Order: sequence, then C-alpha cells, then structure tokens
Amino acid sequence: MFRKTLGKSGIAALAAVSVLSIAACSGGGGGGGEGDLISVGFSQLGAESGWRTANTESVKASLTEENGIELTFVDAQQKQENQIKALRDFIAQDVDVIAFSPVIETGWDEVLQEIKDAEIPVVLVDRTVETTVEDPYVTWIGADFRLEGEMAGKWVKENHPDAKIFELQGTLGSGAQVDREEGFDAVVGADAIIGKATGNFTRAEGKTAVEAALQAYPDMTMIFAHNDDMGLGAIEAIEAAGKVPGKDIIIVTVDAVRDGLQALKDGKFNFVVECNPVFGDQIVDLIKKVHAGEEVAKETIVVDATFDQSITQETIDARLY
Ligand code: GZL
Repeated sequence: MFRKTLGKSGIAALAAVSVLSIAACSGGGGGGGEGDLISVGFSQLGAESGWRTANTESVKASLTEENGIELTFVDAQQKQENQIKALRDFIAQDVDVIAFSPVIETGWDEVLQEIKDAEIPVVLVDRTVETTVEDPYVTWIGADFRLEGEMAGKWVKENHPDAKIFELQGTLGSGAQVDREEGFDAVVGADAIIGKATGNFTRAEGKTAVEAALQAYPDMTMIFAHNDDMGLGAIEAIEAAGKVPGKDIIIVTVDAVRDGLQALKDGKFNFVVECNPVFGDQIVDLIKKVHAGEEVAKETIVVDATFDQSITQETIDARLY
C-alpha cells in the first residue's frame, strides 16, 4: 500500500534520501539496494517457429539471476488475450521492467496505458506495435522487417524476373508480416504476385496453405515464405503434389534457422534472408540501462545476412541457431 501510494518515482526519491541519510550518519559507504535483482516480466508471444524457440532460449539464457535479473517468463501460445493478461499480471506484481514481443501490431492501447499509469518502463522486443498511447515504450530491439522483404525481393528480381509468385504470409497483422510483405512487394511489383495466404508462421499451417495454393495457382513458379517454418511446410506440400521444391517451385524464405539452411544446402530452398533471434544479451543490457534511468537508443536494429545454395555445411554447423 505504502509503495503504491508513493509510486515508483516517490519511492526512488525516498530511497535516495534514506541512502543519503544512512551515508551521512555512518560517514560514508553505500548500502541500501546493492545486489538487488531487477524484476522483469517477459511476455513471449508463443513457440510457433524455430526462430521463436531460439529467441526464447536466448532470452532465458541471458535474463538470469547471475546477470542481475529476476525473470517472470510467460508464453502466450500466439494469443493476444494471453499476452494482455500476462502484462496485467506483471502490473499487479509491480515488476521493475516489462518486456514483450507483441503477436500483432494493434489492440494494445488499454494495457499500454495501464502500464504507463503504473510507471513501469517497457522494453519492446522483436515485433512492433501501433498504438495511440504516447511514448508507450522506452526502447525497441529487433530486425528491420521491411529490409528483409526488400533483400528477398532483390534476389528474386535479379535471378527470377519472370517468376509467378505465391506469397506465404506470416501471422496477419504482425509487424513481421506487414513489413516483409511491403518490402518484398515494393521490389518485385504487384504483377509478379499471383496469390497470397497466411500460414501464421507455423510449418503445419504453411503446408495447408500451399496445398490449397497449388490447386488454385497451377502456374505458380515461386513461393516467398515469410519464415523458414512455413517454407518447410511448403516443401512437404510440393513433394506431395509430385513436384520438386527448389526446381519446379523456387522457394525464398526469411529467418535462417538451422532447418531452413539445411533445406537450402539440400537444394529445396533457393534463397534465405537471416533474421537473427539471438539477442538476449542485448536485451539485458537495455533493461539494466532503462532501470538505472540511463539514456538508451529508441531502437536497436539486429543486423541480418543472406544465404544462397552455395552455403557450406561448416557454415551451418557453426551457427548459434
Ligand atoms: C521475426 C519474428 C518472426 C520470425 C518467425 O523477428 O517476429 O516471428 O520470422 C516468428 O519465425 O514466428
């Protein structure tokens, strides 16, 4: 009750006064709050893909007590309502910092305002938000999804300018889907795209979407999948239809998880744009700075590479995810 009445800034001021007064009385020394863990509520959107699994592993390996963090980690199974509930629980727990990867861009206004009213800083991770709330987060770390789409489109334009492309979209309304699609379509041109459907970033839904697309678009020559997992589902559907992935149907994907790069080396994928999920260490650094009230960049872009079928087994084996 006492803590709630004062709110965070009030407590900080009081703590500062008490520390100073202790120092004054004892004539020096620090004391009060040293070695305290930073309590962090992390709402992860799900476990839908190899990318997400690697990202979760990186978060859990970095947000540890040894690194000064007391982590409450909640998996939302790709449901926004589960994320909103977790965020509200973090407010009730009065954590020091909230971090989350929003499953879709919209629908966060109310809970983001509640977090702001509770004076809990937000570190946005991976996915992006569209909100009317002013200054909803202190910093965002993730990939440049539009650039990823543009890099994929550039390779297609240079290597398969006449491709008839089916676009296998990620979770509709997610920042990764919206921006990869915008970047890719802007480069290849709308006329090159004969159809689109979502596979929700999962292998199973990607397979189902491509089974239908092969019926609907018999003249398809290429699939641009917004992530490797849906591309791997596409391989299953293409082979079941008696066609050869990587030859009859060219496949371009994003993520560069190990299974995706293996498919590339095996000739079933043709081009892969990386989207690196291993940035837990950078998240910890941002959380510590935010908690200490230090200046942080509004956004940190995780740099991506690209891979074609010249990739070696050594390169694949040496990768972190
Ligand atoms: C990208 C991330 C996307 C991955 C998918 O940063 O949000 O979500 O590309 C994952 O594999 O589902």
